[in-house]
This record gives sequence, structure tokens and C-alpha cells, in this order.
Amino acid sequence: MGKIFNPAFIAMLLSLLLVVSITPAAAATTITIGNIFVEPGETSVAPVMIEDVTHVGTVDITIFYDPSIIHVTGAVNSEFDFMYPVINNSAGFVRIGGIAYGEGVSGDIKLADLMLEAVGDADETSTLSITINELKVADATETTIPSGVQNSNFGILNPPQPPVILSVTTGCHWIKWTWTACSNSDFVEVRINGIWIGNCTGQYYNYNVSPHSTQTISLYGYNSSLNRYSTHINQTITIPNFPPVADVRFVHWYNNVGSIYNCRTIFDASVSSDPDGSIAYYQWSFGDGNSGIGELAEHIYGSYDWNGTGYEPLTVTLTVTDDLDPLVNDIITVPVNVYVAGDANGDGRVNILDATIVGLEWGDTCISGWGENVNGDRADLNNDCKVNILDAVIIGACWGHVAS
Ligand SMILES: [Ca+2]
Ligand SMILES: [Ca+2]
Ligand SMILES: [Ca+2]
Repeated sequence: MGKIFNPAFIAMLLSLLLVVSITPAAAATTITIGNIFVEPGETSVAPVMIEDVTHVGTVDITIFYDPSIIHVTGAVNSEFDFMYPVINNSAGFVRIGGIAYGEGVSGDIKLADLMLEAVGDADETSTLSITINELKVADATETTIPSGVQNSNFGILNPPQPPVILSVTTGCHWIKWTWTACSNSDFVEVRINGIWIGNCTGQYYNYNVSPHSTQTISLYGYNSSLNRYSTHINQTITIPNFPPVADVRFVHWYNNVGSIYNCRTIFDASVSSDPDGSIAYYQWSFGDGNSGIGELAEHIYGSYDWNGTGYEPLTVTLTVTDDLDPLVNDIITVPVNVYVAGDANGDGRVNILDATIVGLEWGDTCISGWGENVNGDRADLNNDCKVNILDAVIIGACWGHVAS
């Protein structure tokens, strides 16, 4: 009993099992010819192999084919000492004999490279059917070597064609190409700027790109049976410069002439944007004949527009220009309220009503703009974001002024 569980015995048993399991089964000898696909009129080579053979001395086989589709034009490159083909392209067969001297040859032995010419039309096929007449070992016994055969197909295919590009659409950061179905091809190989990108079985390709870049796509059809590419088509596309979007944010909606009593009107263009770059230039026309530059513009108005009964807003024009070549602009116009100095309520007069607004809003402050606090905005006559004595002083100094 103890012996069965002896570790040495188990180790020996395991190693024996291992040896048995990795010993290959005796391979059967097979005479093969590979599948072959060619274009119409093309001549190609199909190797005729005797695989897993031992000490073969003589071989004699016949390969039958459809002579309306294939002609055999030769047999070369034998690993036998002597090989001779008898070709009959009228009847559709080639008989090939081979002799190896001495101990013969063993392993995977090439009998011949068979040269096959396509004489049929595209999409025609013929089998290459092997009959073994004789296969014997290289000794006095001349024992026949048992062997199977593996026949093959010879097919004629039209060559792959490149597709035709149907459309190209672009965004700031992408290009999409579409193309026609590609005849005689299993897939379309996509190269961009000469570099392989992918093999597409669909009829489109999306590619992410740098803004405003130039990309060249090349498309090749590929036929895996023929193992060859088509000619290719190219298309070069330059992503356009997408225009910027001009926008203006007011710090103060209500502004006053500031030529005597300081009132800076501030325009903020930082809310402008460019989808594929950045904005390089900001140009302002303030609506009173003056102009300026910069993302954040300040202007002190010296004039207003009174139509006899009320103020007309002045028109501010912002032009933003991006940083790509060629430069692209966008323009926006915005109205800006400008009143005479000291006029808080915008009625064209500086009087007790303006003083009242300042009094009511006394002490109000803002940080980056008055927002919803319209009266605070009106009462802040010097645009310093505080309603205090300085605003009251402006009213006092301008008391009785009338817009005209
Ligand atoms: Ca742009
Ligand atoms: Ca007023
Ligand atoms: Ca103020």
C-alpha cells in the first residue's frame, strides 16, 4: 500500500505521462498544392510539396486542371535530384516525375514550383487535382509510401480598385471622408500624410486633426486572395480657420459724460471666443468718433446724443480677430447709454430727482458690475462702483444742466 503513494513513484508516473503526452503523432505524408489567385492573363507560381515524407526516392504524379482556365507553362525549383514535367495544355494535365538518389529526401520536400498562366476570364475557377501514380522509398525494396493529397483551387480575379471619394466634411478638429464601395477589395487601407492609419471595411473615416491643419488622405483597395493593393487615390484638405465670435460684457449699463467729472466707461470683450484658436486683436469704435484696442477697453465719453426728447444710445462696435492665417474677424455692435454728467435718471436734466436717486442708493457698492441693481448703476455717476459723496458732488457741480 505504501508504495503506491511513494513520492518517487508518483514523480516517475507523472514524467512518463508527460513524455507520452508531448510525443507527436506520426504525421501522414501528403502531397499538396496551394490555393492560388491571379489576375486575368497573369502567370504565377504554385509550389507542389510532399509533406512529412521519409526517404522518398521516386515520385510520379499527375495534376489535372481545366485548360480553358489555366495553362501550365513550366515546372522549376525542384528539391529532387531530377525532375521532369510533361505538360499537356490541350487535355489539361501535367505529369511530373522526380528522382532522389542515395537515401532519398525526407521532410517537407518541394517537387516543383508549377508555373500557372490564367487563360480564362475573371471570376472563373478551376481545381488543381492531384493523382499519385507512384511514391516510393529510395532503396532496393521500392516500398510504396502511403500518401494523401490536398487539392487546391485556381481562381482568376479582377484586381482591386481604389474607391472614389464622395464627400469630405470638416469641423475645427476633425475631418470625415466618405467613399464609394471599393470593387474587388476586402477592405480599404487608409493612410494619412503617408502613414498607415487603419483598414476600413466601412465607407468612411473620421480623423481628429489640429485646427487649421492640412491633411492628405490616401485610399487603397486590398484584395486578400490576390494579396495585393490597388493603385491609390489622394485627397488633400486644409481645415479652414473658423471665425471667432465677438461679444461684449458691460460693467455699467448707465454711463455719463466724463470729460470734466471723471466717469470711465468699461467694455469687457473677454466673453468673446474663437473655436479653433484664440483672439489676437480687439478693436473698438466707441460710437463718438473715438476708437481703442484691447480685451478690456476704457473710454471716457465727451459727448452724448440727445434727440430733443430723450437720449439715443451710442453704438459701440467691437471687432475681434483671431490668431490663425488667414486672419478672420467677427464684429458686434452694442448700444451704450451715455448721459450728461450728473443725470442719474436719464431725463436730460440734473436736478433734485437725480439727487434723490443718489440719496436712496447711498452706500451701495458693486464688484464687477451693477447687474440687476439698475438704480445703483444710475446713481453711480462716476462709475467707481460706489454710490457716495463723489456722485453727490457731480450732481451739485452740474446742478441745473440740461441735455441739448
Ligand atoms: Ca479661428
Ligand atoms: Ca435727471
Ligand atoms: Ca460713484
